[in-house]
Amino acid sequence: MARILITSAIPYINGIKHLGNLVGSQLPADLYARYNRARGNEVMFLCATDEHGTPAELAAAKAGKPVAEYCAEMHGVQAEIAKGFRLSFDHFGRSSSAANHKLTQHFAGQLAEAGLIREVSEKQVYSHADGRFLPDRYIEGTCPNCGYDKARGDQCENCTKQLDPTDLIEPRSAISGSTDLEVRETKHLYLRQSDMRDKLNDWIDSQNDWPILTTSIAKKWLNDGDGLQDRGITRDLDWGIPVKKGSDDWPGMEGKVFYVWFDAPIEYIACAAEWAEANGKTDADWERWWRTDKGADDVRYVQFMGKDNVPFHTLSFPATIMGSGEDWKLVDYIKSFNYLNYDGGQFSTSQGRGVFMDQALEILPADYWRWWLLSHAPESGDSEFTWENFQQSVNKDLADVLGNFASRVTKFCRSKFGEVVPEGGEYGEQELALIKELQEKLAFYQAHMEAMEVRKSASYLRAIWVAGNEYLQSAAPWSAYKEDPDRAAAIIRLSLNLIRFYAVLSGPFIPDAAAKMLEAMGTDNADWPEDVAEALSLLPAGHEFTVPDVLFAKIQDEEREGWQQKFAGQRT
Ligand code: B3M
Ligand code: ZN
Repeated sequence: MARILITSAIPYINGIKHLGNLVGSQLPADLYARYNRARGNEVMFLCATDEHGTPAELAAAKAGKPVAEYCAEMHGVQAEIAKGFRLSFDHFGRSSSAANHKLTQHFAGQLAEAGLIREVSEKQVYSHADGRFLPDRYIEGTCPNCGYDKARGDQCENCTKQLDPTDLIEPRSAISGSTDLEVRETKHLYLRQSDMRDKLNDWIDSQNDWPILTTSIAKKWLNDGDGLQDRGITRDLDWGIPVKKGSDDWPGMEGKVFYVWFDAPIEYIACAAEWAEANGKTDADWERWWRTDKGADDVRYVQFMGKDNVPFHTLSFPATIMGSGEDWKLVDYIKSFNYLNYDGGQFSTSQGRGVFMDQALEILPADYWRWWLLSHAPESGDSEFTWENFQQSVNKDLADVLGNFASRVTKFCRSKFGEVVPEGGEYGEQELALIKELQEKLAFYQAHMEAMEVRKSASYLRAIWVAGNEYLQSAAPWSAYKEDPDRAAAIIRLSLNLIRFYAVLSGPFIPDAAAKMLEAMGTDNADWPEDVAEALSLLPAGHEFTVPDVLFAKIQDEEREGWQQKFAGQRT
């Protein structure tokens, strides 16, 4: 039994995420977590809300609430929606937790001791119109690297370059649009990432199995010459983790907090501590996932994220971990994603464009979305959501192929043999051919799931469903029944077993339908099939089942058109 630690990029607290965010981290992470659990591996799947920084402060101000209260509320909202999508986190934590305060301050202390932090007196942008220092991402301007005119002060969304606000050409306040900005002197802490360049480079070079998307972004910033600059890790803000050196005060840093991108990845670790606390476990219980000197040396750690988060996970966070000089677990594999576009444009949180997670669940159950999103995951390039494509996939894959199979088989059996697995007849040539085909496809399905090739996994799962349908079509129990009821019984016995088999294999993609199929088959045996022949003989003659409700309803043209209209404008 392997031990797998899985983290998804932690979503910002300020609002509900859209489907593009979902498919770029949480959903594929959930797929991988469910798959590994189904294979009998020990899994720790962690996610949290990312609660610090100016976006949280501004969103709270807009909602007219104290920021702590706003974050607590929004955490609850996001947790509820995550449940709705069946995201099976072992814990959904908060970066504002006491555990993260402690760990973040601890890491800063360790880094300072290792000589990896320097104090810098720097000039920071103050906005007269807004009456405050402007944090990086609230300064907009033109990217010096690619010329994009809506680059933010922390990063250019267009070319992914990490920026400092003073790099921007023609800067303006993103809050008020004001260009009445003044640069003032203030003191900050910098992490000497540049000192660790060679170490990071060697480490990334040794990861020869990482996706090209991940390593190419990492290498780009390492080798660009100016790619690995030291990063400021503190900010002049009220809301955040107070700057301390371990549990000691940090002279000169009073009133400052750590930068949100410094404490957010540390929450991956703190989240495990929160999990332990919430479940009456000990420190040793979570440390065995995170400390290589305390049992985590045999853990495989996989991270999931959108491509814009890659630099922070391949460079900044590893620099924190390595620089600490302690035995923390480094990531083993980083699965990153391109962007999902929406109907000819981009999903956009700031512009309210696209379908947001809460809205999606108001229209259709989680499985419909999970299937479409995962089977169209933006892996090798950006992909696009269109309502036509969504309708087509749901109707074809889920309703016609999978749902229809379950319905035809169970209804036919009920009418001819009753609601029990029929006896009589034996598996013949056709069945053996199907078993052989399924055994092969199963091996590919597993290999792609293990490699986190999400689209390919979906297409093998679909092929496995299709194989059963084709078998049923050609074995035609409804004709066989007239001449040779025993033959029909054998076909149906195998087909009922196939429903259970499908339930188990499909669980990571469409957990609700999988549970319904198992329930209808009157079994809670969800053992992963090793030997297909064996798996298809598991439900014996005489075993009782029930006909399931419609697993997937087809999306009608009028519904699709209605949604198309409804989501054409902006979310308010
Ligand atoms: N909250 C950005 C995002 O949601 C950021 C990820 C943090 S991962 C440690 O895309
Ligand atoms: Zn750029």
